[in-house]
Amino acid sequence: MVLEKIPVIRDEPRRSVSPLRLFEAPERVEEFFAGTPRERCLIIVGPVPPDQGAAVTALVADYDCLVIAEAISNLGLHQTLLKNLRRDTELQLDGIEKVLRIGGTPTCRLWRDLEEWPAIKVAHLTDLPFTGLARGGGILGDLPPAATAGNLGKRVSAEHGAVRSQEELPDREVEMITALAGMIPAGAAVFIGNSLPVREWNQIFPLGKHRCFANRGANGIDGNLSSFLGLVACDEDEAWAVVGDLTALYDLAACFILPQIAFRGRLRIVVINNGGGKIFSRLPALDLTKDDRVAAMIENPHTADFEGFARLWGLAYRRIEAVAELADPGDKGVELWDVVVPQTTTQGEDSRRNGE
Ligand SMILES: Cc1ncc(C[n+]2csc(CCOP(=O)(O)OP(=O)(O)O)c2C)c(N)n1
Ligand SMILES: [Mg+2]
Repeated sequence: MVLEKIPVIRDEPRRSVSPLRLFEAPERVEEFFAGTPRERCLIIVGPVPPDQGAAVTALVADYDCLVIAEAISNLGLHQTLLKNLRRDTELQLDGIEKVLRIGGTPTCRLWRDLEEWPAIKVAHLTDLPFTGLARGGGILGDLPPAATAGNLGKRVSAEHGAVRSQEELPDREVEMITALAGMIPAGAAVFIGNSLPVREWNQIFPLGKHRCFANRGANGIDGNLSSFLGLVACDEDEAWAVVGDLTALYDLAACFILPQIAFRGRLRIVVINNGGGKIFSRLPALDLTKDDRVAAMIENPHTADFEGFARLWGLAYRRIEAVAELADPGDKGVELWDVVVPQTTTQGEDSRRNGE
């Protein structure tokens, strides 16, 4: 007996990473901010698909208040924004009365700290059904429909901002990330992986230069390369993934798909190889300086050979040890770049040395 046929789904695969709709009632934002001096208002922009970046940029610039934006906010270049944009580490919630969150759920520390500041009013412009905060808050409306309906929002504006100065961030790994962001051609699809790369990119990203993507949410280090390859499989000619070494190893099998997607442009898998999960050596609460065995368990140090990784899948391999080597994106084709960050110069190792 056949009760019911299973419906056949013939939809095209959805190629928009986070389908947000256009904000339809900007006057409600006016209402939200009304009566509060602009210097006490903050906008936090989480993930926004590249094709909505321009619309959201205009909206954010209109309110002329402090802004924190992740690289995957895909905000474009705007003078007001340049003036107002801060890194999350540069701001305190003390003195802020109202926070407007735009787009997907932000991942910055300051956002999570809002749970501890119930007096700050928080409103959301998003089409996600939940606020992303345990304390709740009013959802004001959706985001505006995409300004340009295009495959992954390919038409980025030609004008773009420069990366933040690396002298401000004296860290070897950030220096490498800064050089990469400066070198990767404008308009490229850039998938920024866990764990430190996505955080470091947030610190230095050039406004409007790239179309940025990431797997956020639970911040899994699995499946990053698979997500990247699926994202850029069709209709891309400039595709870059920048991921941590453990993140790359967690998805060792991902590149099996490469012959099937027959990528014709320039595709780079850039591994920021600091020899383990170095994000953990930066968490004061863990204090890995005390016990090397505990540190080893948490950081998972390894000596895996990324040349072997590249050989496994027939990729060209390039080892990079100096910032100066990050000047030329190279020819078309698929390459794995092993950007070796000496462990003694990462912040974690420095702090361990200081602790000795
Ligand atoms: C699937 C999964 N397993 C474990 C974790 C916990 N975790 C978070 S960051 C991290 C280390 C990542 O190392 P790497 O990719 O080298 O990045 P780095 O911290 O060095 O930038 C681990 C194991 C996770 N987020 N997801
Ligand atoms: Mg690492």
